Amino acid sequence: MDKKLIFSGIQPTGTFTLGNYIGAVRNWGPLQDEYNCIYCVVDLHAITVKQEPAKLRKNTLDAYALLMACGIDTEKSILFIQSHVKTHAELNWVLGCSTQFGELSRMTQFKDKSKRHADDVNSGLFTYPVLMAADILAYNADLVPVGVDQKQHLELARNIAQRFNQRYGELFTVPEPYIAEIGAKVMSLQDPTKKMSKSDDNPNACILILDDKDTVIRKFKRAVTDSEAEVCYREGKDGINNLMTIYSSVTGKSFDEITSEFAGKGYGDFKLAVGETVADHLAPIRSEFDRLIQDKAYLKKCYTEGAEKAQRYSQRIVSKAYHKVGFVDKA
Ligand code: ATP
Ligand code: LTN
Repeated sequence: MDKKLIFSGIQPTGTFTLGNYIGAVRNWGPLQDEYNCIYCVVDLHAITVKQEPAKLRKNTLDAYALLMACGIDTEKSILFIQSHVKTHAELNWVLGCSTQFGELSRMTQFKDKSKRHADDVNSGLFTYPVLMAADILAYNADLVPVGVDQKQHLELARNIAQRFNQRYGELFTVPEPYIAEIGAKVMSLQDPTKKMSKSDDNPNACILILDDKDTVIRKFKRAVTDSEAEVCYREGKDGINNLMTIYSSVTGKSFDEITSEFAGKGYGDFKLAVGETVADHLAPIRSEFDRLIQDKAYLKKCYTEGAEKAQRYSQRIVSKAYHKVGFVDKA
C-alpha cells in the first residue's frame, strides 16, 4: 500500500518556542520514515497580523533553516515556503466560497487574535482557516500533525472537504489531526493556565529553541509553581504539571518515574534538572541552525526545489478542483 501523506505548516512569526517544538515540529522529523511528508513555512498566514517586511523575510528564512535543524531532511520530504507555491492562494478562493461566515465566526483563534489586534481586524485574519484548509487539501493530505490549539481549524478543514465533495463530486481526502499524547499544549512558564506563545509580551513566559543554556535555566528557575513541594502530577498544580510534561516529553520518562526521581527533593532541584535537560536537548539544534543559516546558497537551492515539487504535486489536485466547480479548462 502507498504510504500515507502528512502535511503541516508553521508561521514565521519569530523563533519557535518550546511549545511549537514539543507540540508539533519535534514530531515532524521522525514521521519522515513512515510517511510521505510535506512541510511548509506559512508566510501568507503570518501577514494576518502586522509584520515588518524585512523582519518577515528574515524570520521566514530562519524558520526554514530551523525546520532543517530540527531534523527535516529535504531529501526525504518536501519543505517549502508557502508564498512560492501559487496553488494555495488559488484553492483558498474556491474553498472560501464553500465556507460559511457563521463557521468562521466561531473560531476561537479569530476571537482571541481580533481582541489582541483590535486595531487591525482584517479579512485575512477572519478567513485564515480557509487558507489553512487549502494548504492541506491541495495535497490531499491524510494526516496533519499539530498542537491541540489547531484542532478546531482542522475540524473546519474536514467540513470544507466533505461539503465540496458532496456538492461537486469526490475529490478531497478528509484529513485527520495527528496530535501528540504528551505535550500537545505546553503552557506559559509565567501563567501556566495560558498556552506558551511566540507572541507573549513577557520574555520569561516562553523558552525559545535558540535560547542559550544560561537563559533556558534562568527561565525555568523563575517558572511559576504552587506552594507545595512534591513533584507529582495532580489537578490544580498547573505549573508543576507543565514542567513534568516538558521533562517527560524530552526524556521519555513517565510521570511516575519523574515523581520517584525527585522524591524528597524540592522544586528547586526539579526546575534545575528540567532546565539542564532541555538546554542540552536544544544545543545541537542551535549549532546546526548556526551552520545552516550561514549557507544562504544552499538554503535557496533547497527552498527552490521544494517549491517546484510542491507546485507540481498540488497543481494536479487544484486543476481538478477548478474543473469540478465549472471553470473552463486552460489547456
Ligand atoms: P503565534 O503566537 O504567532 O500565533 P504560535 O506560537 O501559536 O504562533 P504557530 O506557528 O501558530 O505558533 O504554530 C505552529 C505549531 O505549533 C502548531 O501546530 C501549533 O498547534 C503548535 N503550537 C503552538 N503553540 C503550542 C504550545 N504552546 N503547545 C503545543 N503546541 C503548540
Ligand atoms: N494555523 C497553523 C499553521 C498552519 C498549518 C497549516 C498547520 C497553516 N497551514 C496547514 C497545519 C496544516 C498554526 O499553527 N497556527
